[in-house]
Amino acid sequence: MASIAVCPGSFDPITNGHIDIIKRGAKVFDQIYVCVLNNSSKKPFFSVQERLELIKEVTKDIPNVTVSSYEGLLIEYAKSVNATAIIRGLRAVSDFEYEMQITSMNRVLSDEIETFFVMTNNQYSFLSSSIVKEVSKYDGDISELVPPTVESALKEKFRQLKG
Ligand code: COD
Repeated sequence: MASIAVCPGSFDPITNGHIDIIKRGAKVFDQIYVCVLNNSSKKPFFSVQERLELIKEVTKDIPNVTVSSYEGLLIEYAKSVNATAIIRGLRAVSDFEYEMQITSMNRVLSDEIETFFVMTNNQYSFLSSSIVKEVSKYDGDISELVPPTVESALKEKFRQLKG
């Protein structure tokens, strides 16, 4: 039986930190479903469609990755693709409390699906979508933090917003 995992997130936008987690997951599982979901505590910057396009573009060379979005509970999405695992990244102790909370909640919703944590690569331990947006907003250099497609999309978005 194929091993299937979901790599869920807001991906607003996808960064090199996310991509590192996805690639490492793709080495361990037969199939990875990268899924854009809604995090109710975050206000989206890119639309779901824009985020999907960026993720598809930057993961197109990883053969066992499928990209989609879902409006609803992560656990329901995971069941719908027959996943038995969820992969999450951990950057610092500060991530732990939040991750423990959602992992515990997800386990209450289904004890069939296990969450696995991948420690961030040291070079990305400080990296988040929010930091990337902040630096890009003020024209800082983010070329080491996101793929060129994402860098261009951010520049274009801020250009539109500044009118
Ligand atoms: N290095 C390593 N990992 C990283 C890095 C980095 N530099 N940056 C981010 N990550 C990891 C994060 O730790 C996370 O595991 C993943 O990448 C995605 O991160 P984000 O920030 O894009 O995504 P989140 O944390 O906002 O995603 C939250 C969800 C959208 C998955 C969550 O809110 C959700 O499941 N929503 C659907 C409703 C639901 O089912 N809720 C859960 C029940 S409580």
